[in-house]
Amino acid sequence: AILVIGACGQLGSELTLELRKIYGDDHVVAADIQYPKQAELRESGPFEIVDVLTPQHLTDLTSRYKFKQIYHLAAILSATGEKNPKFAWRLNMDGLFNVLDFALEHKVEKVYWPSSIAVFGPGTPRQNTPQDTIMDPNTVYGISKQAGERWCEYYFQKYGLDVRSLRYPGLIGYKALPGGGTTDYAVDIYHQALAKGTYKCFLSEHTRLPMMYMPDALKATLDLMHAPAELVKVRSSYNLAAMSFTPQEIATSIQRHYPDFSITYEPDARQQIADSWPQSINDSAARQDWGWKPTYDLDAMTDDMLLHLKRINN
Ligand code: VAH
Repeated sequence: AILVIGACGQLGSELTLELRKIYGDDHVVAADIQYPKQAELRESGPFEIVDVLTPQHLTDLTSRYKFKQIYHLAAILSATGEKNPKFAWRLNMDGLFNVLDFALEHKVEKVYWPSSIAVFGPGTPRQNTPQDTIMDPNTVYGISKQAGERWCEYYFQKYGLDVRSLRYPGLIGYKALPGGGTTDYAVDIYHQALAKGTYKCFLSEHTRLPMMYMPDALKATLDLMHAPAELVKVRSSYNLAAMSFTPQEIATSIQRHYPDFSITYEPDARQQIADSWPQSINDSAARQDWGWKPTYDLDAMTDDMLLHLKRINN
């Protein structure tokens, strides 16, 4: 079976549904600290309560499931992490250790763990950020992702555990809301465009960030996990990119559908986090090693997001 930890999250919920389409509903066990609100997630296959800080919850599952793969997606994201630094460090790191050790002990064939552009910091070159470069993250979330990458590479090199990872940009989807990130404005803006016709953005208008539509993030994750091991040369975490845009550019894209849509800017504490991250990412290693190629640009994403949100809201 496949275990998805953090299955109620923005990425976890979509990855669970995608994996169930590929491997069959009953072969994908969704797990999180609480039951999902979404019916589709709750009703489409097995769901287990797991707190990654309690290793016993994982071992208890072995009496009923044999896990071949684990997707460990449970974490505290950048903005929430700054409000609770010690807990964010503990959950992100001890949660990762518990999953890596469980995977070793129970001979799990492959482990997936997400990193982020948050591993980069103020000293990192901000344009076309290379795969290997200065990494001086100054958020707890980014520090935990940098340390997590080192540990994933360590478990691969020292113990032969097949751990794979991607440095996601901001992810945007219509099926689940994001939880506590700095890029969440790019999801909120579509909901507000439909609900109120205006959006108060918590980042300034020229804040350019690397972003990706969820279907591309799911494709990259599955392409990486299905690639033959010998093609996966980067065992820390691969840079991954699709597009970069500013709040003003996404508003303009929305105005192609809603000419009267308006946006105002009231930067908050998340502005400093965004200012510490790259504006564009060089993902040539992922393209060379396992054939990565994105599909959606900004307008294609906007068209698809609004189409689905209108359908869901009516
Ligand atoms: C966050 N959505 O904002 C996450 C992601 C690159 C951003 O890591 O924290």
